[in-house]
Amino acid sequence: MAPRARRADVTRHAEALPELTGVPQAYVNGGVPSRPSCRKGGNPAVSRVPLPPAALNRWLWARAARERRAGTGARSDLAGTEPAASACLGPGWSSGPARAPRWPHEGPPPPPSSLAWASRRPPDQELAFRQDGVGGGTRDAKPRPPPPPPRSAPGARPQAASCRAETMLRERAGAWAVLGPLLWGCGLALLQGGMLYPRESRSRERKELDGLWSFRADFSDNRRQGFEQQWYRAPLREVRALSGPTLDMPVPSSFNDVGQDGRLRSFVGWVWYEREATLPQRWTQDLGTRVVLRIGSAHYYAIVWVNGVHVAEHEGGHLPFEADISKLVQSGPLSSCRITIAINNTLSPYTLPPGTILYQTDTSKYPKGYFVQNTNFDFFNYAGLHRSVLLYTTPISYIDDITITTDVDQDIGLVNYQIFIQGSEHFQLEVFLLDADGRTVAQGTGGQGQLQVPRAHLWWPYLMHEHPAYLYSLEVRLTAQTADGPVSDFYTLPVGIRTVAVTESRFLINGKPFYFHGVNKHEDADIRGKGFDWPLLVKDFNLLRWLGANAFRTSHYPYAEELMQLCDRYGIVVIDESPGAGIALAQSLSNVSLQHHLEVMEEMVRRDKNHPAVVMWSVANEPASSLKPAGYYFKTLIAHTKALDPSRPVTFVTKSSYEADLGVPYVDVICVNSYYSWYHDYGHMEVIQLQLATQFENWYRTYQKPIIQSEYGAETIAGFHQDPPLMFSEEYQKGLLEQYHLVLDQKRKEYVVGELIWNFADFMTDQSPQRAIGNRKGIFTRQRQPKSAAFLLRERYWKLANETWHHQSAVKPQCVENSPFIF
Ligand code: BDP
Repeated sequence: MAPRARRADVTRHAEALPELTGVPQAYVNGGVPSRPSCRKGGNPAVSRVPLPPAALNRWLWARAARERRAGTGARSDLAGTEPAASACLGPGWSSGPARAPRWPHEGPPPPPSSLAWASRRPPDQELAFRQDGVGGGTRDAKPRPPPPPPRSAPGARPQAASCRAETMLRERAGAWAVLGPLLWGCGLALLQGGMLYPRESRSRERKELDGLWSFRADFSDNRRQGFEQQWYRAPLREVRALSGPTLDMPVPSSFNDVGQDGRLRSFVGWVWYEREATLPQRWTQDLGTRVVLRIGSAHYYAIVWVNGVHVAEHEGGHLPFEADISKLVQSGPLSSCRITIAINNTLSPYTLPPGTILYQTDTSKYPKGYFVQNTNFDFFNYAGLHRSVLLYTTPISYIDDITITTDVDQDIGLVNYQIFIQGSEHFQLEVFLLDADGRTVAQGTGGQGQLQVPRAHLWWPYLMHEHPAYLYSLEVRLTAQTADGPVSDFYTLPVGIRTVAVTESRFLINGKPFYFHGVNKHEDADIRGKGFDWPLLVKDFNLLRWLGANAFRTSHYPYAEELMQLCDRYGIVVIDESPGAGIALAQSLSNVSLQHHLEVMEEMVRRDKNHPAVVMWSVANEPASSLKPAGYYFKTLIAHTKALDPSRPVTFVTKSSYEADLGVPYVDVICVNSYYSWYHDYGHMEVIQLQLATQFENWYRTYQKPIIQSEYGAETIAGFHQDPPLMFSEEYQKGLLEQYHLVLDQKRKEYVVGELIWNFADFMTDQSPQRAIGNRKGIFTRQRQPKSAAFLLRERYWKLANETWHHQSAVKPQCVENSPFIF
């Protein structure tokens, strides 16, 4: 019943960043932080004590933190160097209470004029919930078995040495390839609780709740009317509300662009979604069935009720969450249930992505209570139920999580698996690995082990092999003993066998140099905003393959699970990015933000860890990585991500200078964005080659790590033509790209391992004088029609593909000449 437990804990790490601020009053008034002051002497621990290098240490930290929470004699000396809550962070910042509110609703009372900051849950509801005794009241409510001790895979070095995430920062290929798979047991043990994609099987059913929902935005002055009137208690259309009409709202979709009401487009605060679901009789009557409500994405903060009972809360708009609602739907004669979801899109300095609310108090210029939401990222803050809401079933004893990592030894594919079971202590597990023709090629028993596949078909990226994206299926069969007798559960997971490694100058997939030639995307389209849409998804994949792109970055948040599955199936390599976009203020680098960021990485790794297409995690985009707290922040964040998944490299995307960046020392691959001859030296394409070459040389000389040009591009209004080229014309976009390509062609022979154009398609942003109805740096329009640059890039990508083709057969010239619709 309870939502998934939160597990990340900053105290797991030796250092703790001092808090930067207390009540974010400066923000609510839209101003700058209060005047400089810092505690006398600062906090020497911050710079003196290094992060414990070994996972063993992390384990101790985690245990200490757990014990501390449980009050079981935690040893504070384990946390030893945890600094005091405040320290000197340099000019401009005042020290504050130990924990600033992360979410506005936990914070201080809003300013009198506040509309957006509403109380999260009224007290009466808390009571009702406890009386009902079935809701998931707190985030940590769901009982979880204690995590297993860290374990070594066969042949691993002793843990203290083998789990050293930090040592991997600069590992050479060999070490990467060897250590990665060996370490997964250590790292992934930190993840508890699964988020398996809901697949149908012999033991599992699913029922999608997409379609029309009832919807109401709470336009009341304080945005609290929904809570005051308890809109979750009765059908929305039956509750008289002065705060706004009840509308039909499609799910999945952003709510912003489907209506004709400009106020709804820019609405900030709580919106309410609701629908009735009719359940099959077996689901409500068979007590051996577990019924789960799953929300794919609700942006940003969501509270969920079923039949008026609170069942879940979730922070963060891009990752799924669930609630076990079996007891609720099985407690009465009803064959239907009412699902109510309240969603708040307010962003604060502590959310991911962050934002601020600016209150305008000058009544000569603004109406009373006027405020706007500001952000430091360049995409529209679309909100609503962006992905499917569904119900699915499992037996009461069930396969809760599966973790796969793979390796290759000669021609033998190695598939390491770890399986978590819920609902029974006594069970048997069988696993079968089936090839693409359905033949069993390996099998095993038990919760963890290694399957060996002789003459394995490796998972290769698109255009790197003539049979790319080969997928096996891992069939997991559970037989559990319960009080009511034996129970079976079945789950099948696609598995790609491949390795990923990083050297000083190369990114290797299956031991071969891989060059990322691809795009950055957004989940964005007309009308639906960020709402998931199958036709759009398939169109985008067709365009990617037409283009000859072999990779993309999920800029700037995790994308839909269905899209990740298609990447596995088509061999499109993914740099999987967290919603850490627009971390521009020092407050957003505080412990409060870090804590949340660690949790987001846990949720993201938990969801996406089994996708062979995902070859690297990106923890953030263009943060203020030269601010002083950034060093600790990114060191901790990257170490934590590596601890969660030691089998993949970790990066973040920077736009800071190579001299000032405090986070890049911790990444495995340097991802750098630059906009030469666009955001400066306007119109002067002649400077690009020099500036770009200097950029690469500086970074490489300093770090000797492979580099990806993770963004470059130019704004272009489709149909604007100017020759000689002028900014915003199609000719200028092409010309700028060509200048970049000249340098990329030199440096890719040395240490540049990829180029990702900004952007795949035009997309919506906030309004500003720099944006003509959104960002126009797409090589396709928002409606997915090509600009001239798309053809230029297509020629280039196919040429690059032909150069990096790794199969014995010669490069296939027809790749370039073929119809775009034959793949
Ligand atoms: C980059 C950001 C990206 C923006 C792009 C731009 O990473 O989100 O959309 O600039 O300005 O710096 O087009």
